[in-house]
Amino acid sequence: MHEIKINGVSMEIVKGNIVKQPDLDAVVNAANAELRTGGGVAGAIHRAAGPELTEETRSLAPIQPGEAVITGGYNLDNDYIIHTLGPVYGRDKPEDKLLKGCYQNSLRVAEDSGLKSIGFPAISTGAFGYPVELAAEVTMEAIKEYLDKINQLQKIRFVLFDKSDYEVYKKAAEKFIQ
Ligand code: AR6
Repeated sequence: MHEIKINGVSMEIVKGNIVKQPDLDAVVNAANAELRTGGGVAGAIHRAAGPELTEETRSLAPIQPGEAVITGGYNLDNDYIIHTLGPVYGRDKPEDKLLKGCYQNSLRVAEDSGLKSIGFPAISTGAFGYPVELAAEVTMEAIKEYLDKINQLQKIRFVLFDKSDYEVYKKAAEKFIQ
């Protein structure tokens, strides 16, 4: 685990599974536009939360790239799930603005709901093909731009599935504090 404290917010980079973060108020789903189950993060979250999640998401779909919506966590260990649709790299443009939107809109939704802690996966870097080094930089820029709007959140955790992605995000986070 790697931790950076900035403006009273603890930013954590961990290697792990997004559905195994029981101490967080919310985790973010790298969703599809229909807010249905899928591969990767969306599959893991829907499987862990159970079918009631799809009942709730049905009325909220479809969403656009960069948008974020909140639901209950159901059988997941977290009280809430924030669903955001990342850009498909090479198709949804400009990719960097849309990816920033995912992070900033998720943070806004979390703040509006009075949440204290949130966990993000590496949105768009799996099935949606965003190169991980670029995604990590854009992610840290998005957080940096949003820091002065944060009042409630005390912890922002980045949960990376792979060791190599963990190293990339750790490096981007270190660059971010300079
Ligand atoms: N915990 C943390 N990270 C994970 C997990 C997990 N359980 N599973 C995968 N990752 P992806 P996207 C990593 O494809 O690129 C879905 O099918 C993975 O290694 O989940 O935004 C949806 O239905 C990668 O680094 O999200 C959409 O159609 C990162 O999480 C589409 O894929 C994101 O991979 C969304 O694609």
